[in-house]
Amino acid sequence: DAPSLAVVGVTGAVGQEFLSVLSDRSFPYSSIKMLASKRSAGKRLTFEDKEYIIEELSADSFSGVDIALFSAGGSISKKFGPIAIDCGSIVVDNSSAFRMDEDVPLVIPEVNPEAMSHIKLRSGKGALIANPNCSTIICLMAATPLHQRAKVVRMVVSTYQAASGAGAAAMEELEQQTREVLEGKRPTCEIFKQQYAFNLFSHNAPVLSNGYNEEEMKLVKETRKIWNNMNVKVTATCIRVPVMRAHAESVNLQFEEPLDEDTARTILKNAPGVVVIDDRASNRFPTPLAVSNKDEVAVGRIRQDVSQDGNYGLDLFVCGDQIRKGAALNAIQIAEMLL
Ligand code: 2RA
Repeated sequence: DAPSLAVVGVTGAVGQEFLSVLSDRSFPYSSIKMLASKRSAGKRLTFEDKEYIIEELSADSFSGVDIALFSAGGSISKKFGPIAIDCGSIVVDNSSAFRMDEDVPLVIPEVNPEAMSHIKLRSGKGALIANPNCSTIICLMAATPLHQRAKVVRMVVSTYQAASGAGAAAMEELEQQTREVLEGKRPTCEIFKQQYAFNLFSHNAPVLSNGYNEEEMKLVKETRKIWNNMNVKVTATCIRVPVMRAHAESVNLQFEEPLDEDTARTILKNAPGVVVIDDRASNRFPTPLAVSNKDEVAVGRIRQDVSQDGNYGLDLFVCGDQIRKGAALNAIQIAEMLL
């Protein structure tokens, strides 16, 4: 029979997308708990023609819950994830809290489903499966099919990340700032403390002692874990751009084996969850708007890297919806693998 669900952080951008994706994919459930902070507790929400009352997240929230979808920040996951596991729940955690834990599978279903094959629903033993960071998911959806063919030895990524990655409030502020700037007013800068509209800036994640920010190091570390290859060389520069909800990424790949662009294009056309938009004649390539609210990651600008001899390098341009495939859809595809 269908599993009982809990959605932790249901009022956030990803929490709301969890509900949309559950409904779009007719995910089977016997019951669903809508959990959020005290501030939202008591509010009503309608889901699939049924009215729910949002409950305050507590240590008692998980008894009888088979699958708990978390997207309420790392501190909430750290505090309540273990409690849910002790209740026998399978936690699918969208935060970064446990991603690099040795015994926690970090899963993109189209890429490394085998990493979670030992986790079974209702086994009496709870578990936690980590959802990778959005920029990692979007990048690897395109890079992995090529890696599987010709083994990536080095990957260089530049990201152009949407407001949604910083939450619903950042999306609202981008819209507000844009209006204010156009009206000649001083832009409201609460979220990023600098003007976002008609601007771009280095990702707002904290900068580490090595000069990389946390977002960039997530891409480096998560790629190595997901590909189960600690030798692959990865470097990244993550930038926040004035786009609402879809990330764009420039990806340069260097291979161990030669891989020509036509073969790469064919591989990508057949890759699950990927669409190729690569029309040089009309200069039509992936854009954030084209992938917004869509499940697929779009890839284009597929070309041989002219800095590499032979066909040992490729350049790509990838776009993906940060809230959907970058978070909610990937998490629910993980949950589907438990059914
Ligand atoms: C961002 N990756 O885009 C983060 C969100 N999880 O800021």
